[in-house]
Amino acid sequence: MIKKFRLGNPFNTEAVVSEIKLSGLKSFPLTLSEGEKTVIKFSLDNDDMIFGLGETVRGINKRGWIYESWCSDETNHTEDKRSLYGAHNFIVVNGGEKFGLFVDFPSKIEWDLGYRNPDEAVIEIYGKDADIYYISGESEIDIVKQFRKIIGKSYIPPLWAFGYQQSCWGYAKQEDFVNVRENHKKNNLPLDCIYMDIDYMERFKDFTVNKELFPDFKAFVDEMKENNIHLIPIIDAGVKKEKGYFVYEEGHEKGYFCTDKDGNEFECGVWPGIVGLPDFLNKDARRWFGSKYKALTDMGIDGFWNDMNEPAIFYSVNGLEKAFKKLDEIKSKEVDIWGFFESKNAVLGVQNSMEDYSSFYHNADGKKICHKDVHNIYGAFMTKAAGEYFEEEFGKEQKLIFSRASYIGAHRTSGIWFGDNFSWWEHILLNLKMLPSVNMCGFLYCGADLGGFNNHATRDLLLRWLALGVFTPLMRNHRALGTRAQEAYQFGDCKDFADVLAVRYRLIPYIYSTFRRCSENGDMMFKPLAFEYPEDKVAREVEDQLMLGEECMIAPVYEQNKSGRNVYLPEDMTFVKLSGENVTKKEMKKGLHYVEISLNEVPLFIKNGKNIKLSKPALNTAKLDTENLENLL
Ligand code: MIG
Repeated sequence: MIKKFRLGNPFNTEAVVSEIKLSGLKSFPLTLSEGEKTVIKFSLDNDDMIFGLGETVRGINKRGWIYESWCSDETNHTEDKRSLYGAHNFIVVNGGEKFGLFVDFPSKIEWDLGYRNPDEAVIEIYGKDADIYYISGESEIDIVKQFRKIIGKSYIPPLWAFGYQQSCWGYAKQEDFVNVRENHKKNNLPLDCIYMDIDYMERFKDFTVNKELFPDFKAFVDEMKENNIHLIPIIDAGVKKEKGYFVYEEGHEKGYFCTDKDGNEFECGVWPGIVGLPDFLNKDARRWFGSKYKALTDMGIDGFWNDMNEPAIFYSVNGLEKAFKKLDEIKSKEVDIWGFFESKNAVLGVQNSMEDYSSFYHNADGKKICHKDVHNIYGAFMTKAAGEYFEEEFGKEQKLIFSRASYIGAHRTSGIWFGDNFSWWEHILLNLKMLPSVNMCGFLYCGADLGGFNNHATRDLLLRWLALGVFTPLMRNHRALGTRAQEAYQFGDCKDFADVLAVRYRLIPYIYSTFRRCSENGDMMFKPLAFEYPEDKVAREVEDQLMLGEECMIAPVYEQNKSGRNVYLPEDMTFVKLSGENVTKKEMKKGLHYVEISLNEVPLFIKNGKNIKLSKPALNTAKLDTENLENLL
């Protein structure tokens, strides 16, 4: 049962698509107090667990930490953080009474889930206008399904987007892309997509292609397609302010950029230099920006990733000026150690500052709204602009589109990736933990940068990470500029990589059909064990294994120098190891086990009485035979 409560006059975030009649606030089942902030409280019993919040740090059970809904360009996904790129305001509490809570509110929310007081959850909504949904149900998954029903079905990308994908910030020349393609082919490594990061553009200008690097871009895209490779360019939120640049000039003329308090275009610095931020909250501006993707779809491009759309602001023109003034001030006195810290903070504080987010405005249907009050839907609306345009222009399931920033609702037209992680072992585990949380919020097409974005990957780390990635809908290897090359062919003998990647292609029919089913009926692809075995005390607390679909459990190796791992079986299962075309099977009893897993093997556990179907491996999805499948068991 879903009850909807309205406070004030909330902004329409478009998260919920069903009409739900309002209940009186008097019947709100938790403690709620109104004021400058709206505060919801409920007490927590010893055994209560809390799931959800989508893309965040820490555990599958979110209890015991404090989180913030505030879309952030946060490149350090360590456990001291409170928010990452998405704002996914949905939790499920499994206590004596099980319930779900969705706070539909586009600005900041603080979720103290037993942090200040271990026995209490305190949710502070930074405003007076919000829709709050309270969902009661029989089980965690029942509550999730009710929620997913009211937010609408999840986006489904084309089948080829389930192939293996290679990315790197640094590919620039045509030759770079051809090399990636040929090296995969030569080494028997499958591949479906190669990503184009910001360097393909003309000085980082959206919807342009550098002519020196790509003299005939369309011909190049075609040539790649003939080789069954899709090129996936990046689009950034900020539009370079430059005379003669068509995107800027059109947007400027129509008044489609965010403005400062006086109505002048707000100016900030990101990769292209000084940019205007398109006003994605303005319907016309949104449609206009969406239609700009045509410049690239006309060239044969059929997939995109949207970046920097929290929005990330390196500096605002005003903010930088202020910081310089501050430095001058400090310099004019005798600089001591405190002066040093003050200088440092003045400069660092320029990036992604609350002061900047509070100083520009949107024009939403004629209403002037301060950005900070709607911050969390900016990136979602950018990506929705593209997704809606693609559906109108090309039909459903034709284009790949995913975003860095997101809010619930964007899951209907796009996927997400988990942003700038590190080539750290602990980030394999973080990748796993995020999967069920984002699934709860509707985001099914998702994945992390496999091998890690920042820092330097090692052979064993990449192999272990890929053995988790074979299960995630988005399976993309991506890294940052200046880090160690991490394509699968960069670590000597490629055989182990070929074995792991072959497993992905063998699993695509299963992953794809599970994905479609979950989109259709609001199910999660990945569930915590606690959802399926609520009475099993050990299963409830498992944080490094997940249930996949209705048939499987996954338990990847995520530690260095380990030739196996401990795994808990909540029921009798068949332990399967997949490697290339090889499959080894072993029946195992419920309970704790140690299993050995080599670097070229993908472990998978199949529930008693269940089975899944596999295809033959292929070097890309175009060559994948999805008709003639064989039973795994
Ligand atoms: O400031 O486009 O998360 O995937 O490679 C960094 C360069 C901007 C951040 C994205 C990352 C991408 C990078 N971008």
